[in-house]
Amino acid sequence: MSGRTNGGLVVPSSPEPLPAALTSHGRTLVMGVVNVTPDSFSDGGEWFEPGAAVQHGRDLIADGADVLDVGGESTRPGAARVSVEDELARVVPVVRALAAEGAVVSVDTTRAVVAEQAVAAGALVVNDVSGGLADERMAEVVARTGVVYVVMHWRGHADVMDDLEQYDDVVLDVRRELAARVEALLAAGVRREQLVVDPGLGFSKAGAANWPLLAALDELHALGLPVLVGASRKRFLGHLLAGPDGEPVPPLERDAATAAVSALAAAAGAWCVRVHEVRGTADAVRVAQAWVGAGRSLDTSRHAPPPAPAGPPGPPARAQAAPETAQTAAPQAARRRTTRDGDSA
Ligand code: PMM
Repeated sequence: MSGRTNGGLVVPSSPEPLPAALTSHGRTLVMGVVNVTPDSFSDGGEWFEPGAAVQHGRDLIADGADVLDVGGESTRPGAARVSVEDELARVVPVVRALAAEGAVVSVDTTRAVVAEQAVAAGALVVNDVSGGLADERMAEVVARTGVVYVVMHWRGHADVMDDLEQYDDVVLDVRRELAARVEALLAAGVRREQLVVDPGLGFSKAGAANWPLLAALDELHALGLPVLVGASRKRFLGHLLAGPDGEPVPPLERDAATAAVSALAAAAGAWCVRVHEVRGTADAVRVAQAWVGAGRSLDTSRHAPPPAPAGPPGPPARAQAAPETAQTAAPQAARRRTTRDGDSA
Protein backbone atom coordinates (compact mmCIF):
# COMPACT_ATOMS: atom_id res chain seq x y z
CA MET A 1 0.00 0.00 0.00
CA SER A 2 1.44 3.37 -0.98
CA GLY A 3 1.04 6.48 1.09
CA ARG A 4 1.77 10.15 1.53
CA THR A 5 2.78 12.03 4.61
CA ASN A 6 0.22 14.31 6.13
CA GLY A 7 1.37 16.21 9.18
CA GLY A 8 3.87 13.41 9.77
CA LEU A 9 1.30 10.66 9.22
CA VAL A 10 1.36 8.20 6.38
CA VAL A 11 -2.01 8.22 4.67
CA PRO A 12 -2.66 5.13 2.58
CA SER A 13 -3.88 5.96 -0.90
CA SER A 14 -6.06 2.98 -1.63
CA PRO A 15 -7.27 -0.32 -0.24
CA GLU A 16 -5.50 -3.27 -1.85
CA PRO A 17 -8.08 -5.57 -3.41
CA LEU A 18 -9.18 -3.01 -6.02
CA PRO A 19 -8.06 -3.33 -9.64
CA ALA A 20 -4.79 -1.56 -10.34
CA ALA A 21 -6.63 0.60 -12.86
CA LEU A 22 -8.38 2.38 -10.01
CA THR A 23 -5.29 2.99 -7.91
CA SER A 24 -3.46 4.48 -10.87
CA HIS A 25 -5.38 7.72 -11.21
CA GLY A 26 -3.40 9.70 -8.67
CA ARG A 27 -6.53 11.46 -7.57
CA THR A 28 -9.55 10.97 -5.35
CA LEU A 29 -11.93 8.43 -6.85
CA VAL A 30 -15.53 9.27 -7.69
CA MET A 31 -18.22 6.82 -6.59
CA GLY A 32 -21.53 7.33 -8.40
CA VAL A 33 -24.73 6.40 -6.56
CA VAL A 34 -27.19 3.99 -8.18
CA ASN A 35 -30.14 3.85 -5.79
CA VAL A 36 -32.54 1.06 -6.77
CA THR A 37 -35.09 2.32 -4.27
CA PRO A 38 -38.50 3.98 -4.51
CA ASP A 39 -37.78 6.33 -1.60
CA SER A 40 -34.17 7.57 -1.28
CA PHE A 41 -34.17 11.12 0.09
CA SER A 42 -32.21 12.51 -2.79
CA ASP A 43 -33.30 10.70 -5.94
CA GLY A 44 -36.06 8.38 -4.72
CA GLY A 45 -37.73 6.29 -7.37
CA GLU A 46 -36.01 7.68 -10.42
CA TRP A 47 -34.13 4.47 -11.25
CA PHE A 48 -36.22 1.91 -9.37
CA GLU A 49 -36.79 -0.32 -12.38
CA PRO A 50 -33.66 -2.53 -12.94
CA GLY A 51 -33.21 -1.58 -16.60
CA ALA A 52 -33.36 2.11 -15.72
CA ALA A 53 -30.88 1.57 -12.86
CA VAL A 54 -28.40 -0.16 -15.18
CA GLN A 55 -28.73 2.65 -17.74
CA HIS A 56 -28.21 5.19 -14.96
CA GLY A 57 -25.02 3.38 -13.97
CA ARG A 58 -23.78 3.56 -17.57
CA ASP A 59 -24.56 7.28 -17.67
CA LEU A 60 -22.62 7.85 -14.44
CA ILE A 61 -19.58 6.05 -15.92
CA ALA A 62 -19.82 8.26 -19.01
CA ASP A 63 -19.87 11.25 -16.66
CA GLY A 64 -16.62 10.09 -15.03
CA ALA A 65 -17.57 7.72 -12.19
CA ASP A 66 -14.78 5.32 -11.20
CA VAL A 67 -17.00 3.11 -9.03
CA LEU A 68 -20.78 2.55 -9.01
CA ASP A 69 -22.46 2.10 -5.61
CA VAL A 70 -25.64 0.03 -6.02
CA GLY A 71 -28.08 0.14 -3.10
CA GLY A 72 -31.56 -1.31 -2.59
CA GLU A 73 -32.46 0.04 0.84
CA SER A 74 -33.09 3.70 1.56
CA THR A 75 -31.20 5.21 4.48
CA ARG A 76 -33.44 8.30 4.40
CA PRO A 77 -34.03 9.44 8.02
CA GLY A 78 -37.11 7.66 9.35
CA ALA A 79 -37.22 5.12 6.49
CA ALA A 80 -38.60 1.64 7.26
CA ARG A 81 -36.47 -1.38 6.45
CA VAL A 82 -37.06 -3.36 3.27
CA SER A 83 -37.26 -7.16 3.39
CA VAL A 84 -34.12 -9.09 2.56
CA GLU A 85 -35.94 -10.68 -0.41
CA ASP A 86 -36.82 -7.25 -1.85
CA GLU A 87 -33.30 -5.94 -1.31
CA LEU A 88 -31.79 -8.96 -3.08
CA ALA A 89 -34.26 -8.67 -5.96
CA ARG A 90 -33.44 -4.97 -6.41
CA VAL A 91 -29.67 -5.12 -6.09
CA VAL A 92 -28.28 -8.38 -7.46
CA PRO A 93 -29.47 -8.11 -11.11
CA VAL A 94 -28.20 -4.53 -11.34
CA VAL A 95 -24.81 -5.45 -9.85
CA ARG A 96 -24.53 -8.44 -12.21
CA ALA A 97 -25.38 -6.40 -15.31
CA LEU A 98 -23.03 -3.51 -14.52
CA ALA A 99 -20.14 -5.78 -13.45
CA ALA A 100 -20.57 -7.80 -16.66
CA GLU A 101 -20.07 -4.57 -18.61
CA GLY A 102 -16.74 -4.00 -16.84
CA ALA A 103 -17.84 -1.45 -14.22
CA VAL A 104 -16.24 -1.51 -10.78
CA VAL A 105 -19.29 -2.11 -8.60
CA SER A 106 -19.84 -1.49 -4.90
CA VAL A 107 -22.89 -2.78 -3.06
CA ASP A 108 -24.44 -0.47 -0.47
CA THR A 109 -25.90 -2.84 2.11
CA THR A 110 -25.90 -3.62 5.82
CA ARG A 111 -26.89 -7.27 5.23
CA ALA A 112 -24.31 -10.04 4.96
CA VAL A 113 -26.44 -12.16 2.62
CA VAL A 114 -26.90 -9.24 0.22
CA ALA A 115 -23.16 -8.51 0.34
CA GLU A 116 -22.40 -12.19 -0.30
CA GLN A 117 -24.72 -12.47 -3.31
CA ALA A 118 -23.65 -9.11 -4.72
CA VAL A 119 -19.99 -10.16 -4.52
CA ALA A 120 -20.89 -13.44 -6.25
CA ALA A 121 -22.55 -11.28 -8.94
CA GLY A 122 -19.36 -9.26 -9.42
CA ALA A 123 -19.23 -6.52 -6.76
CA LEU A 124 -15.67 -5.66 -5.66
CA VAL A 125 -16.61 -3.34 -2.79
CA VAL A 126 -19.05 -3.75 0.12
CA ASN A 127 -20.19 -0.36 1.38
CA ASP A 128 -21.79 -0.94 4.79
CA VAL A 129 -23.26 2.18 6.40
CA SER A 130 -23.44 0.24 9.68
CA GLY A 131 -19.73 -0.65 9.66
CA GLY A 132 -20.66 -4.24 10.48
CA LEU A 133 -22.89 -3.41 13.44
CA ALA A 134 -26.20 -4.29 11.76
CA ASP A 135 -25.35 -7.89 10.87
CA GLU A 136 -22.93 -9.96 12.92
CA ARG A 137 -22.22 -12.24 9.91
CA MET A 138 -20.92 -9.32 7.80
CA ALA A 139 -17.32 -9.51 9.09
CA GLU A 140 -17.09 -13.18 8.20
CA VAL A 141 -18.37 -12.54 4.64
CA VAL A 142 -15.93 -9.66 4.16
CA ALA A 143 -13.00 -11.70 5.54
CA ARG A 144 -13.83 -14.72 3.36
CA THR A 145 -14.42 -12.82 0.11
CA GLY A 146 -11.48 -10.43 0.58
CA VAL A 147 -13.35 -7.48 -0.96
CA VAL A 148 -12.84 -3.80 -0.14
CA TYR A 149 -15.03 -2.92 2.85
CA VAL A 150 -16.23 0.61 3.61
CA VAL A 151 -16.75 0.99 7.37
CA MET A 152 -19.06 3.94 7.96
CA HIS A 153 -19.66 5.55 11.35
CA TRP A 154 -23.16 4.51 12.42
CA ARG A 155 -25.22 4.41 15.58
CA GLY A 156 -28.55 2.96 14.45
CA HIS A 157 -30.96 2.29 11.60
CA ALA A 158 -32.80 5.08 9.76
CA ASP A 159 -35.84 4.89 12.03
CA VAL A 160 -33.81 5.83 15.13
CA MET A 161 -30.66 7.53 13.87
CA ASP A 162 -31.88 11.08 14.48
CA ASP A 163 -32.33 10.22 18.20
CA LEU A 164 -28.66 9.26 18.53
CA GLU A 165 -26.97 12.61 17.90
CA GLN A 166 -25.28 13.27 21.25
CA TYR A 167 -21.50 13.73 21.22
CA ASP A 168 -18.96 15.12 23.69
CA ASP A 169 -16.66 15.99 20.79
CA VAL A 170 -18.05 14.80 17.47
CA VAL A 171 -14.65 14.40 15.80
CA LEU A 172 -13.03 12.48 18.65
CA ASP A 173 -16.15 10.40 19.33
CA VAL A 174 -16.57 9.41 15.67
CA ARG A 175 -12.88 8.59 15.40
CA ARG A 176 -12.97 6.47 18.58
CA GLU A 177 -16.13 4.60 17.52
CA LEU A 178 -14.69 3.94 14.05
CA ALA A 179 -11.42 2.73 15.58
CA ALA A 180 -13.42 0.28 17.71
CA ARG A 181 -15.14 -1.05 14.59
CA VAL A 182 -11.81 -1.45 12.83
CA GLU A 183 -10.40 -3.40 15.79
CA ALA A 184 -13.47 -5.67 15.89
CA LEU A 185 -13.23 -6.34 12.15
CA LEU A 186 -9.53 -7.15 12.36
CA ALA A 187 -10.22 -9.50 15.26
CA ALA A 188 -12.84 -11.23 13.08
CA GLY A 189 -10.25 -11.93 10.37
CA VAL A 190 -10.72 -8.98 7.99
CA ARG A 191 -7.38 -7.73 6.65
CA ARG A 192 -6.44 -4.13 7.31
CA GLU A 193 -5.72 -3.65 3.60
CA GLN A 194 -9.40 -4.26 2.82
CA LEU A 195 -10.66 -1.38 4.96
CA VAL A 196 -11.85 2.14 4.20
CA VAL A 197 -13.36 4.42 6.87
CA ASP A 198 -16.15 6.96 6.45
CA PRO A 199 -17.39 9.60 8.95
CA GLY A 200 -21.04 8.90 8.03
CA LEU A 201 -22.11 12.48 7.36
CA GLY A 202 -25.77 13.01 8.24
CA PHE A 203 -26.09 9.66 10.03
CA SER A 204 -26.86 10.49 13.68
CA LYS A 205 -25.29 13.90 13.07
CA ALA A 206 -27.28 17.10 13.36
CA GLY A 207 -26.50 19.72 10.69
CA ALA A 208 -23.70 21.62 12.42
CA ALA A 209 -21.94 18.43 13.57
CA ASN A 210 -21.02 17.55 9.99
CA TRP A 211 -18.69 20.50 9.39
CA PRO A 212 -16.11 19.69 12.09
CA LEU A 213 -15.92 16.16 10.69
CA LEU A 214 -15.12 17.53 7.24
CA ALA A 215 -12.71 20.12 8.61
CA ALA A 216 -10.87 17.43 10.56
CA LEU A 217 -10.48 14.71 7.94
CA ASP A 218 -6.87 14.41 9.14
CA GLU A 219 -8.24 13.01 12.41
CA LEU A 220 -9.78 10.17 10.42
CA HIS A 221 -6.64 9.75 8.34
CA ALA A 222 -4.88 9.23 11.64
CA LEU A 223 -6.57 5.81 11.75
CA GLY A 224 -4.13 4.93 8.96
CA LEU A 225 -6.84 3.92 6.48
CA PRO A 226 -8.23 5.42 3.26
CA VAL A 227 -11.19 7.75 3.85
CA LEU A 228 -14.46 7.93 1.91
CA VAL A 229 -16.65 11.05 2.16
CA GLY A 230 -20.40 10.93 1.40
CA ALA A 231 -21.78 14.47 1.55
CA SER A 232 -23.89 14.33 -1.59
CA ARG A 233 -27.21 16.25 -1.39
CA LYS A 234 -27.35 15.79 2.38
CA ARG A 235 -29.51 17.83 4.76
CA PHE A 236 -26.62 19.82 6.20
CA LEU A 237 -25.95 21.22 2.72
CA GLY A 238 -29.64 22.07 2.30
CA HIS A 239 -29.54 24.01 5.58
CA LEU A 240 -26.30 25.77 4.65
CA LEU A 241 -27.86 27.04 1.43
CA ALA A 242 -31.22 28.04 2.96
CA GLY A 243 -32.66 31.37 1.85
CA PRO A 244 -33.90 34.19 4.10
CA ASP A 245 -37.02 32.15 4.96
CA GLY A 246 -34.76 29.51 6.51
CA GLU A 247 -36.16 26.77 4.25
CA PRO A 248 -33.44 24.27 3.26
CA VAL A 249 -32.93 24.09 -0.50
CA PRO A 250 -34.22 20.81 -1.96
CA PRO A 251 -31.83 17.87 -2.57
CA LEU A 252 -31.62 18.35 -6.34
CA GLU A 253 -30.33 21.91 -5.79
CA ARG A 254 -27.39 20.79 -3.63
CA ASP A 255 -25.08 19.52 -6.38
CA ALA A 256 -22.84 22.59 -6.68
CA ALA A 257 -22.31 22.54 -2.89
CA THR A 258 -21.63 18.80 -3.13
CA ALA A 259 -18.96 19.42 -5.78
CA ALA A 260 -17.37 22.07 -3.55
CA VAL A 261 -17.18 19.53 -0.72
CA SER A 262 -15.69 17.02 -3.17
CA ALA A 263 -12.91 19.43 -4.16
CA LEU A 264 -12.07 20.22 -0.55
CA ALA A 265 -12.23 16.57 0.51
CA ALA A 266 -9.97 15.63 -2.39
CA ALA A 267 -7.48 18.36 -1.44
CA ALA A 268 -7.56 16.99 2.12
CA GLY A 269 -6.54 13.56 0.82
CA ALA A 270 -9.85 11.65 0.70
CA TRP A 271 -9.55 8.35 -1.16
CA CYS A 272 -13.06 8.55 -2.61
CA VAL A 273 -16.16 10.77 -2.69
CA ARG A 274 -19.65 9.28 -3.08
CA VAL A 275 -22.03 11.43 -5.12
CA HIS A 276 -25.29 11.38 -7.07
CA GLU A 277 -24.31 13.93 -9.73
CA VAL A 278 -20.94 12.73 -10.99
CA ARG A 279 -19.86 15.23 -13.62
CA GLY A 280 -19.43 18.22 -11.30
CA THR A 281 -17.53 16.14 -8.76
CA ALA A 282 -15.35 14.49 -11.44
CA ASP A 283 -14.33 18.00 -12.48
CA ALA A 284 -13.91 19.12 -8.85
CA VAL A 285 -11.50 16.32 -7.92
CA ARG A 286 -9.42 17.09 -11.01
CA VAL A 287 -9.21 20.72 -9.93
CA ALA A 288 -8.02 19.56 -6.50
CA GLN A 289 -5.48 17.23 -8.12
CA ALA A 290 -4.04 20.06 -10.24
CA TRP A 291 -4.04 22.47 -7.27
CA VAL A 292 -2.37 20.07 -4.83
CA GLY A 293 0.09 18.89 -7.49
CA ALA A 294 1.11 22.46 -8.35
CA GLY A 295 1.58 23.29 -4.68
CA ARG A 296 3.83 20.29 -4.32
CA SER A 297 6.02 21.49 -7.21
CA LEU A 298 6.28 24.87 -5.52
CA ASP A 299 7.40 23.18 -2.32
CA THR A 300 10.34 21.55 -4.08
CA SER A 301 11.22 24.31 -6.53
CA ARG A 302 10.07 27.92 -6.62
CA HIS A 303 10.73 27.80 -10.35
CA ALA A 304 8.84 24.66 -11.30
CA PRO A 305 8.00 24.62 -15.01
CA PRO A 306 4.35 25.15 -15.94
CA PRO A 307 2.37 21.96 -16.62
CA ALA A 308 2.65 20.51 -20.12
CA PRO A 309 -0.09 21.88 -22.40
CA ALA A 310 -1.45 18.48 -23.44
CA GLY A 311 -2.76 15.70 -21.21
CA PRO A 312 -4.00 15.62 -17.63
CA PRO A 313 -2.05 17.37 -14.85
CA GLY A 314 0.52 15.44 -12.90
CA PRO A 315 -0.68 13.40 -9.94
CA PRO A 316 -0.54 14.68 -6.37
CA ALA A 317 1.61 12.94 -3.78
CA ARG A 318 -0.82 10.05 -3.33
CA ALA A 319 -0.31 8.98 -6.96
CA GLN A 320 0.91 5.61 -8.12
CA ALA A 321 1.92 6.01 -11.75
CA ALA A 322 0.43 3.35 -14.01
CA PRO A 323 -1.04 3.36 -17.50
CA GLU A 324 -4.71 4.10 -18.13
CA THR A 325 -6.63 0.97 -19.01
CA ALA A 326 -9.30 0.75 -21.68
CA GLN A 327 -11.93 0.55 -18.95
CA THR A 328 -10.90 3.74 -17.23
CA ALA A 329 -9.77 5.60 -20.32
CA ALA A 330 -13.09 5.30 -22.14
CA PRO A 331 -15.23 7.62 -20.00
CA GLN A 332 -12.42 10.14 -19.74
CA ALA A 333 -12.01 10.11 -23.52
CA ALA A 334 -15.75 10.65 -23.88
CA ARG A 335 -15.57 13.58 -21.47
CA ARG A 336 -12.65 15.09 -23.33
CA ARG A 337 -14.55 14.83 -26.61
CA THR A 338 -17.61 16.56 -25.22
CA THR A 339 -15.65 19.45 -23.75
CA ARG A 340 -13.28 20.28 -26.62
CA ASP A 341 -15.79 21.98 -28.96
CA GLY A 342 -16.85 25.50 -28.05
CA ASP A 343 -14.55 25.66 -25.05
CA SER A 344 -13.39 29.05 -23.76
CA ALA A 345 -10.09 30.15 -22.28
N1 PMM B 1 -24.78 7.97 2.57
C1 PMM B 1 -25.92 7.42 2.11
C2 PMM B 1 -25.94 6.09 1.68
N2 PMM B 1 -24.81 5.34 1.69
N3 PMM B 1 -22.51 5.15 2.15
C3 PMM B 1 -21.38 5.69 2.61
N4 PMM B 1 -20.24 4.94 2.64
N5 PMM B 1 -21.31 6.97 3.07
C4 PMM B 1 -22.41 7.77 3.08
O1 PMM B 1 -22.30 8.93 3.52
C5 PMM B 1 -23.64 7.24 2.60
C6 PMM B 1 -23.65 5.89 2.14
C7 PMM B 1 -27.15 8.28 2.06
O2 PMM B 1 -28.12 7.87 1.23
P1 PMM B 1 -28.30 8.23 -0.35
O3 PMM B 1 -27.80 7.06 -1.12
O4 PMM B 1 -29.76 8.40 -0.48
O5 PMM B 1 -27.51 9.44 -0.64
